[in-house]
Amino acid sequence: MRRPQFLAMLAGSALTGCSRLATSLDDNAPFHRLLQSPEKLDLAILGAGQPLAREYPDRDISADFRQNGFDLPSSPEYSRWSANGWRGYRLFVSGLVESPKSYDLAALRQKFRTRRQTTRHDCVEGWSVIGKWTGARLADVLADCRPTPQAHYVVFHCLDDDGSGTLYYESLDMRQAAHPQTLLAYELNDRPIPLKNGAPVRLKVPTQLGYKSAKYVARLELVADLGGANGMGGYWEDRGYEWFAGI
Ligand SMILES: Nc1nc2c(c(=O)[nH]1)N[C@H]1C(S)=C(S)[C@@H](COP(=O)(O)O)O[C@H]1N2
Ligand SMILES: [Mo]
Repeated sequence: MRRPQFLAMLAGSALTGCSRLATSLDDNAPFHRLLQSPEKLDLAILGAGQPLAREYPDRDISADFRQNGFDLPSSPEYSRWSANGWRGYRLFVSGLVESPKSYDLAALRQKFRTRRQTTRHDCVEGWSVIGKWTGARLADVLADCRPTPQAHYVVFHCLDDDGSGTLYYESLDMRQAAHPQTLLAYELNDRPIPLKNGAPVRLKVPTQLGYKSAKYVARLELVADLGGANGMGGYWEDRGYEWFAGI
């Protein structure tokens, strides 16, 4: 990323803890109008014109996509699904949508145009790996479920926990969710995502730090606000990490 852009994003992210997000979005008049508008939320408009994360040639793909985070989901159904080619697994979309739905892997592959991106994953711990992700645009899946105008965030509920039963979760605002490189990925480097990297479906959001890219996603929930019962918007955010986490 070019230096001035990086600095601008740093300055921006310093402002945007989740409690202050609304303030910074007030500066973005078209986006603000969209959120206020009683008409349908247009994800294509929201996604258009956002800066893109750099994409890399295949020769730059890391030999191993390093694993980080919690152990694999421990539920018996997760083991059963993984032993049966993910038969039984469904990704659910719920909350502030006109049409709540669920998708198995075949539906994610067939219903939505296949998108690919080779991007760098930056962990806050200070390491990076480059991987090629294949999946559906999050925006396309959301559009299929028709978020209501009150839906301002997407919460990603995951299947893995920290060992004490607290499940991993993350969230994006509608603008991040509409970003053209924000994928619900089902392949890494042209193969089904390995268990260690979040099979069968993970979020890949290459414009934000690694912890935003939720692995083992089971359910997307559209909500009006973060905070309160919804937590600070993520497992790590609840422990003091920044919500925006732009790179
Ligand atoms: N469900 C879930 N998603 C997660 C994590 C996790 O522990 N559980 N760790 C996050 C962090 S800190 C990073 S760096 C990346 C690691 O992804 P990887 O294991 O594919 O490298 O996943 C992110 N998403
Ligand atoms: Mo990370």
